[in-house]
Formats: sequence, structure tokens, C-alpha cells
Amino acid sequence: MSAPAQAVTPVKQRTGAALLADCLTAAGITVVFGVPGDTGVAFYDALRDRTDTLRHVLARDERHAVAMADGYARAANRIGAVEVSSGGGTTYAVGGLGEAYAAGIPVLVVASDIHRDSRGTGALTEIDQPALFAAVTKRTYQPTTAAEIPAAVDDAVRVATTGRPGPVAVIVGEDVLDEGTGAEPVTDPAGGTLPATRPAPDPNAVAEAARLLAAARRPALLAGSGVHTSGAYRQIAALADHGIAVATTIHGKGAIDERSPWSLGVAGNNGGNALANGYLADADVVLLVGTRANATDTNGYTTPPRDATVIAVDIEADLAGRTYPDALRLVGDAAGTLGELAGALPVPPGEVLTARRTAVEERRARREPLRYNRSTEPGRLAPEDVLGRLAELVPAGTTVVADPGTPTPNLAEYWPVAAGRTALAPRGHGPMGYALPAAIGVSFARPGEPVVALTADGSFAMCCGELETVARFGLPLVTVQFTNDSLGWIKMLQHLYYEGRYFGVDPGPIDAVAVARACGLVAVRAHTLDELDTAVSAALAGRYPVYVDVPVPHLIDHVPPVPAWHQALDGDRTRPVY
Ligand SMILES: Cc1ncc(C[n+]2csc(CCOP(=O)(O)OP(=O)(O)O)c2C)c(N)n1
Ligand SMILES: [Mg+2]
Repeated sequence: MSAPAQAVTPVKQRTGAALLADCLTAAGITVVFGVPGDTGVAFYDALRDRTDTLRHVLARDERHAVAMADGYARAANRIGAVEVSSGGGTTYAVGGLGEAYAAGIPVLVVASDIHRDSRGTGALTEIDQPALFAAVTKRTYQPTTAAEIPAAVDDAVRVATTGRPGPVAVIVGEDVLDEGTGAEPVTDPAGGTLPATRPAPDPNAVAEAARLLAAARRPALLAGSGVHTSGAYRQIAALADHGIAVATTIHGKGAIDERSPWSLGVAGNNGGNALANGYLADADVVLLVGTRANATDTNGYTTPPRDATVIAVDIEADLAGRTYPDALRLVGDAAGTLGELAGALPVPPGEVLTARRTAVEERRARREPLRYNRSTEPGRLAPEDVLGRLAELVPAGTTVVADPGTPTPNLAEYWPVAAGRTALAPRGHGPMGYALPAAIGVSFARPGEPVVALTADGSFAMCCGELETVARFGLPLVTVQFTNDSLGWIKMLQHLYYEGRYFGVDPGPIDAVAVARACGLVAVRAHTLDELDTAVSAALAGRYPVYVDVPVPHLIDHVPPVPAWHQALDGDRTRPVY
């Protein structure tokens, strides 16, 4: 006689792929950028059923899918998500992740991988993904069963958003995506927001920093992107009210309202201005906040000089003061640390404040227009004039994303911003072709708002496939391309430091207007500011994307605000070390 059949309560099963998608939702992720591949088909099947909660944005290249997630993260101040598949997808994604890693941007990469039975067989798309991602992520995860997916995603999101943010990768094999499981996601809707934690600094270090600042004659502050991550705008403004003039790096642009009398603008050697650089060079006590303070940010450690008294605030102990070894280190969240510092610092007497303020104003008044700007060729517009006109056209507070080359120093110098993260430039690695896809990401973070992308002819060639993405989603992007018919930045270096021995910097032309039109966009070439105005105004009014190609003078003829280049033209031909 056989035993009576027992009633079995069926366990609710879902596939690893469905669980993975639900884990993203449980982590508060609502958009995932990506490109499909063979190993990720199960994940796409799960996404297809979840479009109400998890929006998929199909990119045309994994590098750009990552740049979209990166731009989204910078604009939303929360983790951006991207999915790619094994082989070409993962290797292309690395190109986007380098920037996010170097710039400290939280990006969650979901990478599908080959079936475990195929490992080591030379299977199509096989690559050692943890090794591949090692240099461009804070950590990688490889759940070996579907039940391990929730903990992996939960931990990955926490690691990406804790301390200095950065990318993380969750690698899931096809077999794990297909496996049934009763495991549940870990729900943490606030999990992906920045900063995940706000560590407090050592009170003794705060007291010592307050003592140094109180004794300073000419104190200054250099703010980096950590201020944006922390949202420390109020605390920066409070320190400025104590008579501390505030400069920013390009990543930190918007740490202070640039119309403030205490704002010095952007410092450094890529769009850095003479006021900010000069003030930092002469300051006796300098507070570095959430910045790498690398050689580009500090003009080779001269702004501030290494012998100034430096106080370095960073959320990571090993980053605080890394490039200023004698710095007093304050390890903690920027908002909390600066708040405590402002509380511990007496406001200087009125006459001291006035004198310091006057000193900033006088230096500002003495600011001269850049030399070596002799744009005369008709039909070519000066980039600063283009930005000036654009600022009149787009609503105040519009986010602008700049590519390397002509766009970056011009954005730094000629696009004044209020407090907030509205001027984005990829200064981690400075990858060409970043601006357009990142602006797409910004557009998903700030839906309905116009977004400006500033690109250049070389960058255009690296990202133009994404023009179709812009058209497909009808995003209100104003893209302006500065065309000088060369890889101008590098040509300029050859001009200044290699006696004009140009090599490999003059590719043939591409008609960007024709390409943009072929991708479904309204596109024009503007030889005058009025032509630019007409095209942009119509697009803004009609809320449709527009592509404007603007011929500009060569960097050699119209030298952008790059301090070392002006020094070189003044006779100092030593190439700075970065
Ligand atoms: C992916 C990538 N490759 C190479 C470089 C090095 N690089 C920096 S600027 C530049 C030239 C960019 O040309 P273009 O986009 O036309 O801008 P321009 O300098 O002419 O304004 C190059 C090649 C880079 N930043 N990114
Ligand atoms: Mg160019």
C-alpha cells in the first residue's frame, strides 16, 4: 500500500529574471537604460511584463546606455541603472563606466552572462566579467542561484551610494535568470538615494579647523562634486557669509550661486578663471570640500599652493587631503561637517567682512577679457557668444551637459549657474560623446524640462546613433555642436607644445545636420546668432528636440579659457603635468 498523497502548498515561483527586475523596483529604481543581447533575453521578457513600474530605455550603444544612467544619477542624485549583455555589451559598457567610476557617480550595472555549463568552452560572448569590471566598479556581485539575487542587488545599491559613490555590477548567468525561486526582493525604496549615510567628523578636528579659519586673513573654499552629492548648498552659503570666498571645480560648479558676492566661479585649468585661481593662490587657509583636488583642479597644486594651510573635507578617509598631504583632515558628510564648522566659527567683525568682500569685488572688476580671442572669420560664431544667446533662450536653471574639447571650458566660464547641479561635464575621464547620452539620462530624471547638450564635431562622430533615441522619445533636448572640423583640443596641444607638427587630428567632415535629420530630428546649421535663436526658440515653444550645428573658429585662433594655454602663448611653453 502506498502512503496517502500529502497536500503540498505550492510555493509562489518566479524566475530569477523576474526577481531581478522586481529587485530593481524594490530598490526604488524606475528607469533602466540598456541594449539587449543573447544572454539577457529572459530579463527582457520580465521587463516586458513590468513597464508600469520599470521603464526600459533602449539605447543604441552600451557606452551611451551607461552615460545615460550616469547623467540620470547626476541629475536625480540617486543611483542610475543600466543593463547590458555578455561579450560586446559588457566590454562596450566599460567605456561608459570609466567616467562614472572616476567621477564618483553611482551606477548599477546589471550584466547577463553565459550559462554556467558553457564557461570555459570558448562560448560566444564569454569573458571574465568580474575581471573586466574590476577597474571601473567599486564591487561586483555574481549570484550563483536565483535566491541570492535580492541580497546582491540590495548590497550593490548600498555600496554604490555609500561613501564616495561609484558604479557596481551585478552579474547574472542565463541559468540563474531562468531558475525558479520563491525568494522575495529586499524592499528599500530610499536605498538608491544619495548619500546613503552621513558620517559625522571628529569634533576635535572640527574645532581645530574652526580655529584655523578664524585666524585666517584670506580664507577660501574650493568645492567639488561632494557638495552636490551631499546637498550641502545651505552650508556652503553659510560659510560664505563668514567671509570665506568660494570657488568650485567643474564638477562642483553650482555648489554656490555664482551671482553671490562671495562666488569666485570655477577654478583650475579647464575653464578656470583668473579670479578664482588668483584668489586660491593667495589664500592663507583653504578649505577643500568633496573634491579630488587633482592637478587640473589646482593648476598643478598651485591653487591652493602646497604651503597654504589646507583643511580637507571628504566622506572617504583615504581621499581627504590625498593631494595635500599636510592637510587637516575632516572625514564626514559635507553638509553635516560644514554645518558644524559654520556653527563653531565666529562671524568676523563687520569691517573685516566688508574688506574681504571688497577685495573679491575689486578682483572681479579687474578681470580682463581673454587675450588671443581673435575670431574674425565670417560665418563662424564664438562659443561664448553662443552660450550667451542660449542663456537668454532657455528657462533659468536649465541643465546643460558639455562634451570635452570646446564645450567644457566654455561651460565652466561662460554659463553662470544658481546653486544646484545643473552644469554637467565628464571630468572623470573626459570621454568624447558623453554629452548627448548623458543629456538623455538627465531628461528622464527631470522629465518635461528642456536640457541642453553641448557637443563638438569629434564627439558627434562618437555618439550620433543616440540621435535616434532622442527622436524616438521626443525628448526636449537642445543640442548645439561646435564644429571646427578637427580634433581641436589635441591639435591645440600639438600647436603649443610640439611646434605645430599636426598629426592625426584632421578627420574628414561629416554633415551633422544631414545625419540628425536622417535620425528624425529637426536640424539646422547656424552661421549667425539669430539663426540659432530662431531654431532654438521654435523647438522650445513646440517642446521638440532640435540639433544646431554651429561652425566655430579653431581653438588655435580663438583660445578658450584654459589658463595653461594662455601662459604658453605668453611664452611659457612648458607643458603642465596632469
Ligand atoms: C573617447 C575619447 N577619446 C579621446 C579623447 C582625447 N580627446 C580630448 S579632446 C579631443 C578632441 C575632441 O574633438 P572635438 O569633439 O571635435 O572637440 P574640439 O576639441 O575640436 O572642440 C580628443 C581626441 C577623449 N577625450 N575621449
Ligand atoms: Mg572639433
